[in-house]
Amino acid sequence: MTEAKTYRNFINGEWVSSTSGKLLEDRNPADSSEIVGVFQDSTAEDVQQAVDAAREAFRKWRLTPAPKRAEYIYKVGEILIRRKEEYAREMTREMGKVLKETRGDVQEGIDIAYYTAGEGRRMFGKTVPSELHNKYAMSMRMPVGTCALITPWNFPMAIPSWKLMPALVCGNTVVLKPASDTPLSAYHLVKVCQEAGIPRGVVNLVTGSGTSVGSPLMQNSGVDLVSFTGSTDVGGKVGETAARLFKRCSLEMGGKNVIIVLDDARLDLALDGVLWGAFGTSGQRCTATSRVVVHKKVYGEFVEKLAERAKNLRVGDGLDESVEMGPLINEPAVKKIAEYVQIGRDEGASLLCGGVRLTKGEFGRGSFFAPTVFSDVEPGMRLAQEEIFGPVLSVIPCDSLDQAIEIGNGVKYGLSSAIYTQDVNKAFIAMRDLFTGIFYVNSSTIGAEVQLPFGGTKQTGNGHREAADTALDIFSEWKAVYVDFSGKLQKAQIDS
Ligand code: UN1
Repeated sequence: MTEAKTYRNFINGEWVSSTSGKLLEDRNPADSSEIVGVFQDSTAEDVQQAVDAAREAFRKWRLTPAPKRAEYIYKVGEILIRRKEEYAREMTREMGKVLKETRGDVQEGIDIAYYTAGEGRRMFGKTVPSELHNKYAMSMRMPVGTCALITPWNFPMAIPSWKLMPALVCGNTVVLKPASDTPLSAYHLVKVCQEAGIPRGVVNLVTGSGTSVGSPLMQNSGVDLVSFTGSTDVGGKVGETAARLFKRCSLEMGGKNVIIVLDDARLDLALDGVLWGAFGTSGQRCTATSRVVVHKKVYGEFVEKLAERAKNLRVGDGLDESVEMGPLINEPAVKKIAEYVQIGRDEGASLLCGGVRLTKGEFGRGSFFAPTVFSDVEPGMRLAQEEIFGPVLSVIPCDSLDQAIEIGNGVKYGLSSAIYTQDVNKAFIAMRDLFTGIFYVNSSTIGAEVQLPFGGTKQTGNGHREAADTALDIFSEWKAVYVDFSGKLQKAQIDS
């Protein structure tokens, strides 16, 4: 095997080593003997340099006209299109999901680049009437400053792109801290930004752990905004810190997403959606389907077909085009999923299939887990309440739409939900009453498109949305502007 390449941080337009002199290995979860790359194990000192560079660059970048900023972003999209296959393959090696999905991940980066580039010529403010004579009133967006982007490993190019592009088009500069499991995809994205000619200091990359990089970054006094995607546990701490330090903060966290299957649903279509939602990305999406609530009239048939199809899913190395489900991200993930299987058994749910780590043959080299389905799950069980973030699906029986909606809403998260039915009235009731940020009719809980808001209610988020024009809200501050051309002092609310 050829020796793994060493990658450096990107600070102020230069590729530099960490002041720590230490390195981190990025290993392939399908074959842990393969080192995909070696990355900087960075420190607070590196973070400080990156923040200083971003602050300095902000002085000019904020004054660069937004349509010009957008042209750079458009170029990023164009380069990503050319590199899509290469980056997708590298991403599969780095984090395991199958090629079809890593291509989709890069595609999501391209989509958001094009969408956001368009915003460079929009970013609408409002012009409204003033209550006084000879006076104009309007609102406009202004950049916030330097943004810390802290991103997860499950969408290693898409999620950094969701944050980076809107931040840039609004005139902010950024320091990106990618998950330590997936620095390579972040490196690719930043490299493309450099190639697109984005001025130095506007985009900075610092790799390393949450403790040694993420934490000092979000606490740095030069950082004005923290945008985080990850677990609700960590997000809570990020939110507390940001609140204490008066930083703007957007949090995208866990999910416990539900698909409701009514008795009039097209069962085969529902099965396709459930399998795709539960086992795509090995269930490691915040939008993954982790509960399916099925009407009692079709429960038996549905469960039987589901187990049959889940058992037959092809698990393996995601680089093999015929494989349907790749490995888990790492060893701690395998341990966590195995623990949840035990919890499910102890709670009395019926294990229909899977529930075990795969170890035979090529599986022995990686972090593979069998697609797992539990039936007869009670809505209150931990299995049906906690985010598992792996290929574990709980099937819960229900008697009615009302009950299904109650079960659907009965968790602390509120990201995505779906219903399979042929009855338009029932679909609209579910659309109105499921309290999630994303809702699908006759489609799975995954597969959000970038031109719509992405995010969730309750403990999934803190009220912000990524993607679409809604992404601009966190990355800009509103300025209300009054222009008085009357030549005299006019007093609002007092003069008439
Ligand atoms: C995530 O799981 O963190 O809707 C993001 C989807 C993808 C994005 C998922 N477009 O499943």
